[in-house]
Amino acid sequence: MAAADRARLGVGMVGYSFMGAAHSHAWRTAPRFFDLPMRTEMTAVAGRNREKVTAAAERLGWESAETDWRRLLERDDIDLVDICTPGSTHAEIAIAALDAGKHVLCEKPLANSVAEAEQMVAAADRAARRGVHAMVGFTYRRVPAIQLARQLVVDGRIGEIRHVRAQYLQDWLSDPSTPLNWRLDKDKAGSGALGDIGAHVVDLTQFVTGELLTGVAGMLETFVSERPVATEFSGLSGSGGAETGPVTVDDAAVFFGRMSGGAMATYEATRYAAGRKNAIRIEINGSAGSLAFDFEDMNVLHFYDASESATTAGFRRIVVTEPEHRYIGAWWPAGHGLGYEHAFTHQVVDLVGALADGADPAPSFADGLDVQRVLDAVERSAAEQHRWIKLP
Ligand code: SOE
Repeated sequence: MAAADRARLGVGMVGYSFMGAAHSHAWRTAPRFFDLPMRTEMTAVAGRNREKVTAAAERLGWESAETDWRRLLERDDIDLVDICTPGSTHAEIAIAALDAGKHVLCEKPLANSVAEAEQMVAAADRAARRGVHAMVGFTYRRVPAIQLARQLVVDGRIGEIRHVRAQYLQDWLSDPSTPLNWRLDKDKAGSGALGDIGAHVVDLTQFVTGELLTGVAGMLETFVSERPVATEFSGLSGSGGAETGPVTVDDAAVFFGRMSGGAMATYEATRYAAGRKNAIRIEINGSAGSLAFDFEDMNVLHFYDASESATTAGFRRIVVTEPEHRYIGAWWPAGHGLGYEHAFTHQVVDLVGALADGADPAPSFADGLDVQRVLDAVERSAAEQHRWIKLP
């Protein structure tokens, strides 16, 4: 589309560390590889420390820097606020931004509690009536192999779903000297592995199956309850000194549930799976076949078609890098593969596409609330001797 025919979309981002860098990369890259229907501009980044936010703006490609996120709401050249800060700040920023008429992209999990998430959904509903839209950043939906998995389910290729098996395995905390950081602080993060990575597999399984969890029971564990206070921390690693402090969140979560179509579902989320770096493993078994995915081999989807002759039937390893696969046509020749950052770029592409159409982007804040209710139910179940908790 010709530049002059496209409406401008000024973006203001809050936060600039790991997630902020991933989102910045996406805002920079999306218009270079995809024919976006709006002219996106990286207008401003906000953070509390002037020196650091100015350096981040320079490094990540933002035109200006602000030391208070509220300034993004006052600026006429900003149309969308992208929230990349810890969960404790999501509700306040998102509600204020939507009420100020700015579209919102908010990192996951949507909030730190169901009550906050409900207020965010109410704000998103109010805003939608004025043509202002909100989306939550469950980025892994935008991995091409996950899109193919969803399509195969929609096309009935695995039939009626009976089992959903999901794991999100990392190991960055298995060393007890890894220092405290905001992800281990309940006041900031809301919960630990459960909300940080368990939320992703809850969303992914609900997205791929097109079903919701109707009830769950589970348990949580904190293996290391005291850690060094960080003297420096970046990404998921850092160092600390002799001073220690408490870990106030779960290190690992295990739970099971029932999907709305009747399938049995099991989940595991941990930061202690030594050797597993970012293994999002999902297997779905249906009456007509199965699907299996592992993010550590993210360009591949395994598909078993039960209608094939028993003599040759077997899991087929589909390399999801053909131009026919979702998003791939904009990238490299077949077989050249994508990485972690591409899902963030696809998130921008889908968000901008929806905004240009005046449509509500997915996943919506309501989808984020569905996940939040599952997280809350798992916490309650764990606190109440693994009691079965029904979901609305
Ligand atoms: C840390 O566990 C983390 O950065 C998550 O917060 C992200 O959502 C996930 O994409 C990678 O791991």
